[in-house]
Amino acid sequence: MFARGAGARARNRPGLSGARIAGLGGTALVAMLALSGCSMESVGRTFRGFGWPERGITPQSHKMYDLWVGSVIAALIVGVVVWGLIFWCVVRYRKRGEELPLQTRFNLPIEILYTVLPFLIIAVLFYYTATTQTYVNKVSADPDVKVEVVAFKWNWQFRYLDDNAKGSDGQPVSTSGASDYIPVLVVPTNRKILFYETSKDVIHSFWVPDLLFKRDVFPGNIENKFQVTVDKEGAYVGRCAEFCGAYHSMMNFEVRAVSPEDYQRYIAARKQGLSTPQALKSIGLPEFAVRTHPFDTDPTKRSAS
Ligand SMILES: [Cu+2]
Repeated sequence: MFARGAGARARNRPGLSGARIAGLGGTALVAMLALSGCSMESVGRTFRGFGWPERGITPQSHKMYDLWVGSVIAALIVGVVVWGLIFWCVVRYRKRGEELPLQTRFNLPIEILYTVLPFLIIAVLFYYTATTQTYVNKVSADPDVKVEVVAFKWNWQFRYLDDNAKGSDGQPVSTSGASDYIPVLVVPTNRKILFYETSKDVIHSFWVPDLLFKRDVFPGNIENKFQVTVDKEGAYVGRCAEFCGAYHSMMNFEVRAVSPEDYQRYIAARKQGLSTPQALKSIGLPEFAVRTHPFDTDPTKRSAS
């Protein structure tokens, strides 16, 4: 008796309850996105980043992480509203007899709603995507440290381009990798570091997973650049992320983020003529890479093992 009465009410006012639910969902979505920012980290930590690997070690990576968590929350809210409406319709308007239900169409308010609401959702997501991308790509006019990244088959060279990082011969302090040596790139924390990328041969890609960032390194006259500020001291493995030939997977390096004071001491030691391992040792840090190691170049040994 009750069910029939409720059904009759709904048939007289088709779609109104649905519109109300969709409206509430949309309001919740917009509110959620507006309130984002500060709470994304805690929400992300609770749900293990919704599949995002980690929050990274730079403000740029934090922003990308927040964008991902916010987008997943928005998608989940839309999903819950849609699933709710589907199940509500399935139960509420299930077949109750042989009589054909009242046929309704052209509900203008709800048609406007489901046209405008998706557009609003996309506009909000687009806004956050565009601002995050702009932030990640932003390059400062006055970086604190300038590093030239030179990629070649199959290793890396890092050159410090700052005026105060020139050796006694007037050449920039640099570190080059070799088949038996993993190049260690020492950078200061909480300083703007600008990377200029260039390749000697084919396309490579500079990738430090903890930065949640990679950028292709091109040969020729194309010089890619990007800027980061590392906010956590530590040793971070770096890799080539562009298939560049036989030993591409062994093209590793290490980023060593140290305090600005230690960085100055490191550069001073290098300027005095110390090698990278010697300079690292002189400031009390591990001489060689700790996150990766050189591979054995002896092919007979590799095939035997
Ligand atoms: Cu490569």
